[in-house]
Amino acid sequence: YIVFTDLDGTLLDHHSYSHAPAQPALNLLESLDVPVILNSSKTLQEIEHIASGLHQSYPRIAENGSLIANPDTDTVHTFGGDYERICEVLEGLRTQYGYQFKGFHDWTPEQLAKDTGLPLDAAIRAGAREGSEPIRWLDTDDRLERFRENLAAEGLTLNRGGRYWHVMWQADKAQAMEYLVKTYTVDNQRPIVIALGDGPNDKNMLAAADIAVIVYNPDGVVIDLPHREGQQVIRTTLAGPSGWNEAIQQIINT
Ligand code: 2M8
Ligand code: MG
Repeated sequence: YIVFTDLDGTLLDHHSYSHAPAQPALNLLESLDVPVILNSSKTLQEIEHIASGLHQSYPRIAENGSLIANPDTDTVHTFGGDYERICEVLEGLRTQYGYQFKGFHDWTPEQLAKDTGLPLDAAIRAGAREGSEPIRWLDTDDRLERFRENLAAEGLTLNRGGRYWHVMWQADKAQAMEYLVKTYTVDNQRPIVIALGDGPNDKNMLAAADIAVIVYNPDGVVIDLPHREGQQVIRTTLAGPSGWNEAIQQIINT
């Protein structure tokens, strides 16, 4: 097996950011040497901080599939283009069409802390973007569709996050997962892929897994996966890390 997991609302509780209820399942996976790959919209700095709390050093996927970092080799693989170019395009569109939005690059660390509700040190990690820019849209809904087309003309995509829209290149959590599964495929033996997620931006990753675990999200929308022959889909009854624990124990012990 190999496990790919979303963080907020999946491995981490939405409110406390704790993974504690998933600890028994994490221990079980560790005893079986099953890699657990964190796959999130967060930055590498944020994920590294979380990974150090989990005492694990597997590769990790950041910014919705835009980057993969491998702590063992100290390398970062990037899908798409760079962050500075994203900000340049955003500035250009703002000047040309007068779009109303605020991006993380518009804010000082203090303003970022205020808007996200994160403590200053965590806000600084969230602001260390390398491949995607979260923006707060302050304009109308129909102008958002025009904005999306303007971005597409520059090779950029717009993806719904929790609170923000994420402007990024052609990357996604599923593509980055597939890239890593290949590196874990030895002698044509592809590991069984377990993916866990709770939100719309996890859908592609869940659809591509052998075992998809849809973690119950009391505040979120219901994720429906198209039926695929041979794929096992598990919906947890518990939310966040408790659901994570429930599903992994069930998979490993059957
Ligand atoms: C951003 O992501 C969240 C979750 O999807 C959102 O869009 O609401 C991310 O950029 C992340 O790096 C950051 O920690 C979070 C802070 O609320 O916002
Ligand atoms: Mg989530």
